[in-house]
Amino acid sequence: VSPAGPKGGEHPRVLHIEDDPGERDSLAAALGLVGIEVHGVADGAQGIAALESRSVDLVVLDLTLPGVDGLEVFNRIRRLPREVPLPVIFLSGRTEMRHRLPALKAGAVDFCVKPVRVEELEVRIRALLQPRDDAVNLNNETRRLRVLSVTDPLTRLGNRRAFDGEMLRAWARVEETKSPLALLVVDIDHFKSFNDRYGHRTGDEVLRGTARAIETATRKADKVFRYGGEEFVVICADTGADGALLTAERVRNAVAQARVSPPVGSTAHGPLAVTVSLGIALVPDPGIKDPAAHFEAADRALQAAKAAGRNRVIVAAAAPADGVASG
Ligand code: GH3
Ligand code: MG
Ligand code: MG
Ligand code: MG
Repeated sequence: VSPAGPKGGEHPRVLHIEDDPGERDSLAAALGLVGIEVHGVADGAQGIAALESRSVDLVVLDLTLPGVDGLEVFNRIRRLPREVPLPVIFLSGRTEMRHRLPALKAGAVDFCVKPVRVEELEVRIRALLQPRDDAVNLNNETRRLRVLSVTDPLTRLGNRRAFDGEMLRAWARVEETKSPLALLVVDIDHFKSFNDRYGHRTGDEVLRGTARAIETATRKADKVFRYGGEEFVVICADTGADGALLTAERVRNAVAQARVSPPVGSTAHGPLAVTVSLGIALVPDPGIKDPAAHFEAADRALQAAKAAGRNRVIVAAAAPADGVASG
């Protein structure tokens, strides 16, 4: 399969299959002047070889070629595996319908009569490539929107939607491999007071600074999300109680030491001291049956950490092995 997508509108790459060297040279020169890159070959075999080795957006094909004739070359081009069929413009000195029809019937997208005017050929080439450019742009736009839909704009972390998806995948792995999975819920302590005292812009900066500190404190394999408000979650695959506790303590320390700079114009002077409380829940656990229950267990542990005085980590107690859920 040709790896080449269209290069975009600016520099289309055209393969010109034409036995007359004079015509090859003049077309390459003329189209080169308007930014269309032309690679010329003298016969069908070379044309097919060129298509297999280089990226081409469109073929200009002489109908009358020595050896394998233009129509047969066209059929071979059509059989090459590609994501989108390659547009082919036939060129021929023969104007009669009986010469044109077979080419058009075979599925050639255009037909120009020699001697061809370069201006006309350029317009036709660009017109044929336009829809593909649109498709590429649409794909890029779709990709961009897909990323946006799972990204929290304030912290650039994955958002709640991304978290839900990742939890499903992590749970599927647990069920498949029986490897342990830890979930950390991280909540900023007395966050409301940053907003109340210094305004939301400063509050936002606290959220950003906390997000960066959490990211720095976790391993690459750990996945950090903004769950909502001033609450973050960390999914640690292949992590048991010891590893989870170690990670949580590292996060807690990193935030406490981060000293977030207030934004310019904030009434806060000097760096802000931020702390977080963390709840951890681990699976497999006979008392935790799905991702939602997993989150609830970690969130309950978090509430316990808040009640115990904040700036600390609490691990949810596992249910006994007989399957009775813990309270
Ligand atoms: P606790 O230690 O118990 O967690 O107290 P807290 O103040 O952190 O928690 P509480 O739930 O009382 O307040 C959370 C606040 O977070 C309330 C809400 O206005 C604020 N908040 C939520 N999202 C944002 C945001 O995107 N930006 C800012 N600046 N504030 C936010
Ligand atoms: Mg010829
Ligand atoms: Mg809070
Ligand atoms: Mg909260």
